[in-house]
Amino acid sequence: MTQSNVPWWQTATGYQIYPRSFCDSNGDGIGDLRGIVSKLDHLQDLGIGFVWLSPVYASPMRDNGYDIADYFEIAPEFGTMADFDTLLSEAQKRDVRIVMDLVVNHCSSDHCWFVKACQSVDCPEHDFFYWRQPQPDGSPPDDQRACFGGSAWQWVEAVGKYCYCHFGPQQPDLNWHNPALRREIYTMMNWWLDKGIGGFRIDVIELLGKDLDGRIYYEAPDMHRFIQELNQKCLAGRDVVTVGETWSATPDTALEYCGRDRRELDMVFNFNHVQASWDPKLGRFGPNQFDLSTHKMILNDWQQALVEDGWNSLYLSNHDLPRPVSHYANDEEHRVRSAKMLAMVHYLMKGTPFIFQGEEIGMTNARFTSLDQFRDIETLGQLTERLGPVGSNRRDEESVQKFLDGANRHGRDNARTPMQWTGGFLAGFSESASWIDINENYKEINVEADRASPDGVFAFYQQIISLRKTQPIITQGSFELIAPDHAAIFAYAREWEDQRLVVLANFSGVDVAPDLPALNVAGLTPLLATDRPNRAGAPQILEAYEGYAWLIE
Ligand code: ISL
Ligand code: CA
Repeated sequence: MTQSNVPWWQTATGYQIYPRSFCDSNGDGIGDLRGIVSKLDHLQDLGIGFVWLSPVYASPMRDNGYDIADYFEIAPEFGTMADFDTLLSEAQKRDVRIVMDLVVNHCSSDHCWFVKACQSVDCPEHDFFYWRQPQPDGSPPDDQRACFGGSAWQWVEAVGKYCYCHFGPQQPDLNWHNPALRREIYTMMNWWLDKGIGGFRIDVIELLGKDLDGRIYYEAPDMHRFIQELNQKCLAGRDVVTVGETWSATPDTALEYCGRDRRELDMVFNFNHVQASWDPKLGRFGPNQFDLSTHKMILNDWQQALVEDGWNSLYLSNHDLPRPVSHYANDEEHRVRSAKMLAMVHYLMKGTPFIFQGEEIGMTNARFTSLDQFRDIETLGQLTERLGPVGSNRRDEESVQKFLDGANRHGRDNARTPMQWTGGFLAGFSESASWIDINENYKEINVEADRASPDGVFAFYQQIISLRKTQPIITQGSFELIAPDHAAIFAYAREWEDQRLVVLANFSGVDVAPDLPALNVAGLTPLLATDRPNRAGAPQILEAYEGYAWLIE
């Protein structure tokens, strides 16, 4: 295959915008659609092909828009539908498509469906949700916990039953087994697609069609049937991209979602490499630091699994995860080099990269010093579960410090601090106090400063994004891990026609002499380097977090 007959989303690079924290146009401290429009040139300069827009629909924002109250309206703090249409057309002018976030596993308890469902058990909307009788002693039907703390079963007095809420108490799950509900969702999706959006990122797709009585929450037997129906009713025949978020997918099951005969999705976001540094007991990031060998093995498994069919999504972070330089490498002395090296290693693999806002300038974790700086429903839920409510005697200095350390390492607010545009007032994000604190390092780390440097992170991302469009070996070549057991080096080769691309990176903070046979080559063409781009020959020593890639033709 040449570059011209592959789908546009295979050579394009995606960019995730978390609207609340991207750019505030009207000085209320909250990023908005007009703010995004004002920064489209930044995205065009970067070279991206599409934006994944985190939810901008009407919402009470208990989970920052992942709790939708009206799928056909824009949240007033983000603007109006006219602003959205402006965003769409201004983006189109710059060859940038807008991919919407589709959150249909659950909605907000403020959605009229849920309001009606609580008012009458006879209305059609009642069955859009999952209701169960209490146990004889009044307790919930089972002991399932909600992601954001407490029981997953919320008592609804007006109905006299429990309602299932997988995430937060005000995010009731939608009953995908109800055909009328599915029809409503398809109508809504088609309405957005008819506007000319570029596709959907689908939130927690693995939870659709869950079997509550069998206690099968993820990838329940009906899930694929529903995704196929969704495809047939909304996607078939349209030139759009879809990517489903699924923490459950593995290399063994990936093709069930994105194999070409399945007619389901184009890609999934998998979290195998993210979960590798999770603590299995906690079910979230634990004290265990990132392990390079595991990381390489997991990414290799995904590359191999989708070598002939299906397609990988490639990402380093998103609005739920820590900042990559802080999590995987070094966010101090070697920050710039780390940012480049991570992008080089991950985005020269086979797949479509998704860059999370701020990553292109190497933004770092938040490092909050006080509990009241946190905003995320998940972090606040964990805080209450572990240290009790405000005023609890469990909130002693030591416990609070331990909580702060953990949240600063793995909490979702790390990625949600405002975009750092300039070193000036409020980092150029807003004209008044932002909804969440700005990272104190904005004077040093900001778009203006980074873009002013030819050696900056932004310039490096531009190179990668451009190479992905011009070098078919990056989008089409085979993948072979080199020295899988090396504790500090991440190296791989790609092959396509007569070309060979080698990527070599040092994931450690000290110099490393890789000493690999693959490096004894002559006649190489340097392709990309975090430092010293003109070095002759394959590097015999890599400095801390250094990366180097070359072509042999
Ligand atoms: O973020 C997580 C771990 O820190 C996950 O448990 C997260 O809740 C999961 O990835 C699902 O994420 C998606 O759905 C959530 C929403 O809060 C996330 O922001 C979204 O990406 C509920 O809609
Ligand atoms: Ca605003």
